[in-house]
Amino acid sequence: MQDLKIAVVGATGMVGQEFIKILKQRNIPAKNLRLLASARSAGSIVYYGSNEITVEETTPSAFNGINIALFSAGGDVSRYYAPLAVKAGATVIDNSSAWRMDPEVPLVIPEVNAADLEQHNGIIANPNCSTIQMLMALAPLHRINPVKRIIVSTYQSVSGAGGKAVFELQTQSRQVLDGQSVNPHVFPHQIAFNVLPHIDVFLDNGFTKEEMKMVNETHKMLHDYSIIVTATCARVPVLNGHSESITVEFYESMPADEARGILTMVKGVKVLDDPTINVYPQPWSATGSDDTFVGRIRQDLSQPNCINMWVVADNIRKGAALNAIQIAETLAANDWVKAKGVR
Ligand code: 25A
Ligand code: L14
Repeated sequence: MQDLKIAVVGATGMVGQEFIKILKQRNIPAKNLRLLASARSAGSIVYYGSNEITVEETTPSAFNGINIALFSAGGDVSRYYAPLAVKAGATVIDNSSAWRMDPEVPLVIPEVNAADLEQHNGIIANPNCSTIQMLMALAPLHRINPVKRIIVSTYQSVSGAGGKAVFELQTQSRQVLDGQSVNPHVFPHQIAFNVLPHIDVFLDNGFTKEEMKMVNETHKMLHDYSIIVTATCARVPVLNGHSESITVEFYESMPADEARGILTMVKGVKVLDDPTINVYPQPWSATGSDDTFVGRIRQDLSQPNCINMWVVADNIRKGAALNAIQIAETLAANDWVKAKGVR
C-alpha cells in the first residue's frame, strides 16, 4: 500500500476529508497522494501532516501514473471519470451508487465478501453506508445460521448527505432555539428537531432509492437472492453516525446469547450490550471509530427464530472512507490492484 500512487476524487468533501485522515494514519507518503476535486476547489491547500498538498481539478489526465483512485464526488462524476481513470491505468474504488449493481463490478465489504475483489475489471464499488453496517452485524450470523428475512429501520445522520447538510442542521438548530424561521435547502423540510422518513429519491414502488439499496446490495454481497429484506430509512437530526433497528429471522433458532457470542468474536464488530448499566451503541460515541457497534440483542417476541438488535457505525468512516481504504488494502495484500486482464 505504501508504494501505491493514490488519487482522491472529491478530496474537499466529507468523505474525501476522511479518506485523507485515514491515509495519513496509514502513513501513506504525501508524494504518493494526488488530491482532486471540482474546478471550484482546485488550488486550495489541504494539510497532510506537515505537508501542504494543492487540490487539482479532476481531468482525464489527472489519473496518469495513479494506481488506485478513491472516488467520492457523487454519481455523475463517477459515471464519467471512473472509466477514464481505468483507461489511464488506475483501479477505481467508488463511493457513489453509480456502479454498485453493475454485474461486472464487485461490491465489497472486506469482512464480508473480500473474495469478490479478485475478479474486478478496474472498477470496484463501495456499498451504501447503511448496508455496510447492517451486514457487518448480520453476515457473521448468516454464515452460521442462514438469514431468512430482515426488517430494518434506519436513523441516519446528516453527514451522509455531505458537508452542506451538516451545516444546515447546525444552522437550523441555532435558528429554532433563537425563535427564528428556518429555510430548508439540502433537505426538503426542516431537519432540526425533526425526523424525515425520506433518504434519496422516491421510487414507483413507494420505497426510496436508499431503502432499495439495502435490499439489492444485501442480495449481491451475500450472494443470496432468497433473503427477504424490507427497509425504512429515516433522516434524524444527528450530525454523524447512523443507527439501525434490525429484526432478523433465521431458518433455525438463534438464541440472543448465541448471537451475542458470535458477534463478540468478529473483527470490526464490538458488542456493547449491558442494559443493567445502560450500555448500548450510540452514534455520538461511535463517531471516529472503525468498529460497527451492536447492542440491544434480544429475542423477538412476535416470531420464532427471530432476534432484534441495534447497530451503530460512523457512516463517513466504516460506511464510506474506511471501507474503501480497506478494499484498497485487500487489493494490495493479494496483488489484485491491477484488473484481472492486465495482471
Ligand atoms: O450520487 P451519490 O452517490 O448519491 O452522491 C451524492 C453526494 O453524496 C456524497 C458526496 O458528497 C456526493 O456529492 N457521497 C458520495 N458517496 C458517499 C458516501 N459513501 C457520500 N456521502 C456519504 N457516504 P460530499 O459532500 O461528501 O462530497 C462532495 C465532493 O464532490 C466534489 N465534487 C463535486 N463535483 C465534482 C467534484 N469533484 C470532482 N469533480 C467534480 N465535477 C466536491 O468538491 C466535494 O469534494 P468541490 O470542490 O466541488 O466542493 C468543495 C467545496 O465547494 C463548495 N461548493 C459545493 N457546491 C458549490 C460550492 N461552492 C460554490 N458553488 C457551488 N455550487 C462546498 O461547500 C465545498 O466546501
Ligand atoms: O448511496 O444521504 O452511498 O445519508 C450515501 C449517503 C446515499 C445517501 C449512498 C445519505 C448515499 C446517503
